[in-house]
Amino acid sequence: MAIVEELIEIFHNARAIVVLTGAGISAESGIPTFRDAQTGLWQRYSPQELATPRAFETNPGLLWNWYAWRRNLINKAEPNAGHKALAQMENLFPKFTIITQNIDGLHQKAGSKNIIELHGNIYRARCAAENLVFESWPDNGNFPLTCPHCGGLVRPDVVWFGENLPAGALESAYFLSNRADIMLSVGTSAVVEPAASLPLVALRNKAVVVEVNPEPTPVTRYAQFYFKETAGKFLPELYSAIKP
Ligand code: BJW
Repeated sequence: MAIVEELIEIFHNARAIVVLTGAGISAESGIPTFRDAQTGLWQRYSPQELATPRAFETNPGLLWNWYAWRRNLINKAEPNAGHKALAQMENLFPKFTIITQNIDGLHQKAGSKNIIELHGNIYRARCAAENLVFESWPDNGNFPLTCPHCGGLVRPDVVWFGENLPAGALESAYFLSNRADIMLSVGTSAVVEPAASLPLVALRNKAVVVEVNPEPTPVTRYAQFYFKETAGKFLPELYSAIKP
């Protein structure tokens, strides 16, 4: 679908934009999505099984190794044209917020400022017993990590299935989705709740929902605009079309 005049006009009249991002936006930076098959050492495991408190309880060393492997990939990754276009778009609107399900920090690295992280961040860990947060730790392959304060297990500071999202982040995400003029859903399969419902929350409050994804998702049927494209191709085109 071409970027039609109607959509450009909607962006020109909008004041509050919310962008919901998922793993697809980082795919063109070389980071596998969740529903992609895993490669190498990890091809025997499904991310849906690994990203659970049960997997951590059963085998914390395995989980730490998985996160160390992913952190290594993420360390080497650079923001792609999609992340960069969103960082540029932030300057065009009075209110522009990225609500991301990603833990990779690539929006920050691209220069975006207003970011809500719903599922945590791979560069933080916390004591599973006392919630003491760590922003660095010895990355010497001796996993699992233990808390220097209480000796309990330390875990990645991310949100696994069955766990609550950080309350403040979720509250802000609902608040902003309720007030958005445009909700742009990018690179998410939109199956993991509660993030998956945010475009619907925005729609119910009269936002225009725009989706960018090479594959249709549950959002597609109610999005007013659906672009069956990659984020790295589409978002720079969108920025060029709407910039003054
Ligand atoms: C491209 C592209 C390109 C490719 N350009 N696009 C209500 C109903 C039913 C179930 C539930 C419910 N409420 C809660 C639940 C349970 C559960 C849930 O939703 N389950 C569903 C699977 C059914 N939710 C939870 O447990 C959440 N907690 C919660 O709600 O607490 C309260 C509660 C608990 C229990 C019961 C009831 C209430 C927590 C969810 C935590 C998710 N955590 C993970 C791991 C984070 C840490 C880590 O990274 O390791 O988050 S799982 C994983 O899924 C990760 C992602 O952020 C998340 C979403 O995935 P995402 O980002 O959409 O990626 P993909 O791979 O799915 O999709 C990629 C997309 O990109 C695809 O569509 C591609 O086509 C596209 N793409 N290349 C653009 N270049």
